[in-house]
Amino acid sequence: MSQPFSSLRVDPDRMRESFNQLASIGVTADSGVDRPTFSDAHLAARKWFREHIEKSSLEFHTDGAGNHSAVLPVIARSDSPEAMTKTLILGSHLDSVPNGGRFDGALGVMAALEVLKTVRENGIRLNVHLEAMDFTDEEGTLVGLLGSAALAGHLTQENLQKPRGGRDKLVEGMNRAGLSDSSMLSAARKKESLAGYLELHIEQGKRLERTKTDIGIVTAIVGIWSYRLSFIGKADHAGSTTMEDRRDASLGASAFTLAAREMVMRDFPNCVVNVGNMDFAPGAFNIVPAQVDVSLEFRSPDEDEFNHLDKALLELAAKESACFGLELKTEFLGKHSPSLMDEKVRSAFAESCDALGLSHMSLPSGAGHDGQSLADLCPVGMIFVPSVDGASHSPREFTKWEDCVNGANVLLQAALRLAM
Ligand code: HGY
Ligand code: MN
Ligand code: MN
Repeated sequence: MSQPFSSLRVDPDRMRESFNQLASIGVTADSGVDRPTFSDAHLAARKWFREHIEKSSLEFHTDGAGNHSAVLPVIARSDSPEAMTKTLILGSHLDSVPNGGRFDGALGVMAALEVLKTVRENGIRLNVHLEAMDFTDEEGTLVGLLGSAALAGHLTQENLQKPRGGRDKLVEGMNRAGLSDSSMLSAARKKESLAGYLELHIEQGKRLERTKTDIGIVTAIVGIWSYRLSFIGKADHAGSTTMEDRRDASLGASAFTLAAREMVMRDFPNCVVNVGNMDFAPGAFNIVPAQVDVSLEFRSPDEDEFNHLDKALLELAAKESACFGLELKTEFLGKHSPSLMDEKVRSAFAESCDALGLSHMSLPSGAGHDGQSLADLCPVGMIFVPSVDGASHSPREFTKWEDCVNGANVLLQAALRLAM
C-alpha cells in the first residue's frame, strides 16, 4: 500500500533560514554557541523561538518547567473529539554546553518546527496533535534532562534540591526564567496524552561518517550517573612545607582520575567515565590545595552494570584518598537510566529512509537525550545524522546541510507514518 504524502518534503531553504537565525543567538567568535540554560543567550533564543512560532501561525505553548513548544492541533473530526486526541512530540533542546556547537539540539528543534510548518501548509489531517518541543536544560548545566523529566513526571524535589550544577545556580536560573520548584513539579503530563516522541540529532561520533551512512537509527540511549567527589587535605605554605609533610588534595583527585580511566578501560569496556571539572580550594599558587571537588560522570548502556561500576569507582576514590592521607566526601547528584528505543518507531524511521533512498544503520547513543525521560511513557525513537570528524560539544561541531535536510525529511515521513 503506497504511503500517503510519501513525496512530501520539508522546505530546506526555510529550515536553513530559521536554523541560521537561531545559530546567531549566543554565537561565539569561533562560530560555536554559548547558551547554557537560562543564560541571557538561552533566554534570547527562547524569545526568538516563541516569536517565530507565533509568526508561523502555530500555537505557542510553555509549561512550569519552561519547556517551549509549537503546537499544530489536529484538524477536528467528528469521530475523534479533540480532548481524546493524543500528541506526538518532535523536538530536542535549545540550551547548549558552555562554548558548544550550533547543531547539538538546535537542529532537532528546527527540524521539528519545519515538519509542523510542512504539515500545516499541506492541510494534512492527522490523528494526533503535533508538537515541536524545546526541552529545558537538556545539557545538565543545572540538572540535566530537566524539562523532559518534568514533563514525564519523573522530576523529584530531591533532584531540585541537589542538582549537579548546584542549588544556588538552579534557583538563580529559575528566578531569571520566572520558574520555581513548584512550577517545575507541576509540568507533568498524563501518560495517556502522549502518542510518542521523535528526535533528530547529530550523531556526535564518527560511525556514520566512517561508514558513509546517511542516517543512524538509535537502538538505545545510555544511562548517566553523576557525583561530586571531595578530596580533603590541609592548606599549607607551598614553600616552607616539606613534600613529606603535605596533605595535598590535588594528589588524590589526580590519582583517582587516572586510575578511574584505567579501570573502566580494563574492566568496563562498554562504559565511559569523565571528570569534567576540578575545583581547587583555596586555589592559589602558593597554598597546598586543601580541597579538590571533582565533577564525576559515568555512563553505561546497562542498568545492572551501573551498580558494579558505581561501587568500583567509589572504592577506588576511597583508596586513592587514603593513599595521600586525605578525607573523602561523596555526593550523589542524580542519574538517568538507560532506555531502549521503540521497535515500531525504529521501523517507521527505516521505512522512511528506504522510501527516501537514504542508507541507514542501527546504533546505540553514547550521548544522553531527552527521549530517555519519556521512554517509559510512550513510544520513543531517535535518528542521527553524520557529525564531521565526530566533533561535538565544541565549536568544531559541523554537519553538512544536505545531511540536516535528509534528517528532517526522515523525521517528516516517520511522523506521517505514525500520526495517520
Ligand atoms: O551529555 C550528553 O550526553 C548530552 O549531550 N546532553
Ligand atoms: Mn543534545
Ligand atoms: Mn549535548
